[in-house]
Amino acid sequence: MYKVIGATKSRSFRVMWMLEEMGLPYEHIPATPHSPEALAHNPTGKVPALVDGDDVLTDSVAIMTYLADKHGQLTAPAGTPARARQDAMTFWLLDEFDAILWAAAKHSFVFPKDQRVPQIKDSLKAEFARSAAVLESRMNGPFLVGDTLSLPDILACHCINWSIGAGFPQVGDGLAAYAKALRARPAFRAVAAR
Ligand SMILES: N[C@@H](CCC(=O)N[C@@H](CS)C(=O)NCC(=O)O)C(=O)O
Repeated sequence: MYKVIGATKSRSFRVMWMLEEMGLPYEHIPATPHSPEALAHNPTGKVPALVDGDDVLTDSVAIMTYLADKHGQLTAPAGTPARARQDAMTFWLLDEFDAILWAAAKHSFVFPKDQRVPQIKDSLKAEFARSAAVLESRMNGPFLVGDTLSLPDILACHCINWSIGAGFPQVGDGLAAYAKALRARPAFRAVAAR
């Protein structure tokens, strides 16, 4: 059985949501970053990590891609133009959503106090709002890519939820409705209830 290392209040949520969508059982170790359990699975102390037999995999999107490819779900097949389009969306979200939220987190509580520049947060909030508007303008259905849920939807919704928790300005109505519909999915609720 898979084992997910990392508290739900972290990027581990994405991996667990993916496993729930796929109907795959897993054990959950709700480790916080730099805890002994986190360090035992990743020398950087970061979460999430996924244990699959003798293998320990790190980085949420690498883990999600691994699971999607291995089980042939929530992804277009590797080596197809459809997959290139899906990956373009995934990498865009990493650049324009995840990285902005992570920069804000660094300057809020991750960096040592004397290295934080709190003034940067207004600029990051404005940048996130611009990205959210771009994403909303690119949407033309209930999912980001194709006609069904795929990996980038899980990533995008997790980042939108993160932005709410971080006190960022609300995203536009279309994107908010998209995220609300995804949060109503039984797989999302199963993770949130843990
Ligand atoms: N790109 C990595 C980032 C992992 C990461 O930074 N996780 C945070 C928790 S969500 C963490 O462990 N932070 C502690 C640290 O950076 O030292 C991923 O997507 O898994």
